[in-house]
This record gives sequence, C-alpha cells and structure tokens, in this order.
Amino acid sequence: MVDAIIRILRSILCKTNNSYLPEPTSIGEIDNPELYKLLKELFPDATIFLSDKTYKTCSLSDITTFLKQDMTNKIGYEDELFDCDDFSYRLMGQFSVKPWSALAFGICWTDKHALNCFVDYTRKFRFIEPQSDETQDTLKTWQGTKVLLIIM
Ligand SMILES: [Ca+2]
Repeated sequence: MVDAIIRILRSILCKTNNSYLPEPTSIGEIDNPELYKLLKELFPDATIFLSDKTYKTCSLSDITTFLKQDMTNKIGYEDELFDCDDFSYRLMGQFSVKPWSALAFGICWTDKHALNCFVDYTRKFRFIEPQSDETQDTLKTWQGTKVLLIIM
C-alpha cells in the first residue's frame, strides 16, 4: 500500500517537474564511432570519452530554447565555490533529464577553462558557455587555446 502511494506520488512529482521543459524537435542520431571520429578530427590531441552506443541529435534552436528556460547562467560566479567547472557540471546536469539526456551534449575542458559542447543534427560541433548561454563555433581567447577533454 505504502509502495503504491509512493509510486503514484513519484509519477505526479516527475510530471510536474518536467512539465515546463520543452522537448527537442529535430531528432536525428549519431552512433559512438561516428561521433568519436568527428570529435577526434576536430580536436586530435584531446581525450574523448563517450559513454553511450548512440546519441540523439537536435537543432541549435532546440538547444537555445532549452538554455533560455534554464537558469544556470544566472547563478553568481564565485572563485572555487562556483566557478567554471561547476557551471559546466551544473548545465550538464540540467540536460541530464529525459529526453534531453540522449543528446550528443557534454562537458569540455580546455587548457584554461571548463564549458559545454554539443553536436547538432547536421553534425556541427559547437561550444556552449554555461555562464552566458552563448553558443560558439570556436573558443574565445579567455576560454583557452586547446581542447584537452570532451565527455559526452
Ligand atoms: Ca539560461
């Protein structure tokens, strides 16, 4: 009986928590070997860690829609306590809800900075600066010059 009530409450709470979230619209797919090859060609010296066999892909506008409703970029920056690595982990966590969790979206470490990144349905790679929600084709000078690690 208690288990049944907990199950019902959990399903209601999960629905409520996710109801404000849009869903990605342009869903394509990229498998692990193709994604690895794409990232390795862009960043030959980086360590690439891909945990899933396949990833869903969406459009840039799906990502920007998500970023607009997400408040990670509104959090105040604080040295050590909540700095670039924390911003990137937090945004990754925000994307780690179904069905967004299936996307080719990840964390990227450079020689200076931590930020996020994704590959869209056209196979285009972009960086995301989680402190400003800006999507970028290339790193800015303050973000570093070299990608060292990508985790998706
Ligand atoms: Ca945002």
